[in-house]
Amino acid sequence: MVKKVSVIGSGSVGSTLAFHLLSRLNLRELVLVDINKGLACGMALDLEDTRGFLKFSTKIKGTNNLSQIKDSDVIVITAGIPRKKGMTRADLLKINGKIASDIAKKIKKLSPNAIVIAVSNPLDIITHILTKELKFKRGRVMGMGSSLDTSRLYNILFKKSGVSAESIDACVFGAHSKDMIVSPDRFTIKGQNLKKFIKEVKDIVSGVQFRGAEIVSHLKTRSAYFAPSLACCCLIEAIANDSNEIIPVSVLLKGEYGLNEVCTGVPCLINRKGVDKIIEVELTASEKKEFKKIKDVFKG
Ligand code: LAC
Repeated sequence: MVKKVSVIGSGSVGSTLAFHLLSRLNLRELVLVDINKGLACGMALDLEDTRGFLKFSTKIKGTNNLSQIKDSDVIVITAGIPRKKGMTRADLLKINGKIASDIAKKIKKLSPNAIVIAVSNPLDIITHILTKELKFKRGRVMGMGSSLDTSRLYNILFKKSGVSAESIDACVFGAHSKDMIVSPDRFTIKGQNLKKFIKEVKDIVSGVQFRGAEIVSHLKTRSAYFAPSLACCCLIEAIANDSNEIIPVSVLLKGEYGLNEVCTGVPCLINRKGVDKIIEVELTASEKKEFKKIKDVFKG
């Protein structure tokens, strides 16, 4: 059962995630941690004030003290600097990798049974750092990336076809970066190939691949947060409700999809265990090629 959730990092993604959680789940305790104590405390107070509208009974704490994450059932790591204009996700690795590894050491001591969700970028590498540092059963560490990319894809498909997201079946795999794998051949609308509804598919692929950067180019000093935080909340909901939903997340692969010891986005069965099962879908020849390239990201 998910009773206590800790969100590390109280920036836009962390605080918006906290709001989604209060709106959608009945938690016993929600802890917001940030190196900036005022930010975590202020956000926690503001969030508490939604109680009269949302009627939750959740105890909310804002703190700069990581020891408050003790005995969490789910821990989300959004801490780190966000990608700024002109920065690649890889540029972030130096700073955010060190932050993630320090946090992992604390989690290991304080919440050895938690399910850990990485949100900080570069997502797949941060998920890998956490997986290796924590040494938890692999399904208890995952990265939120491909489900966000998939929602972005649904948005583009809706806008192009005019058909509601409800009737669309599509999925993005691979890295949470511009190298993500977007294959229009496998998208369907009510079981029919997408190409029956949309003639020009080329810009669908680049539209999804560069959506994060497109948003950063407008916001300039910050990156997307409404969709990323909701994607993360949906993952926590699937865990809390033991829903057996198939959601693409970044997870350590051990031979699946022909890859070993790398984390990347693949469809997974999500329930109270975290990633209970990695779903291996049959890949096309071009997808196989794309998957092969993933291990290069983890070299050096
Ligand atoms: C994005 C960042 C949050 O894709 O990774 O917008």
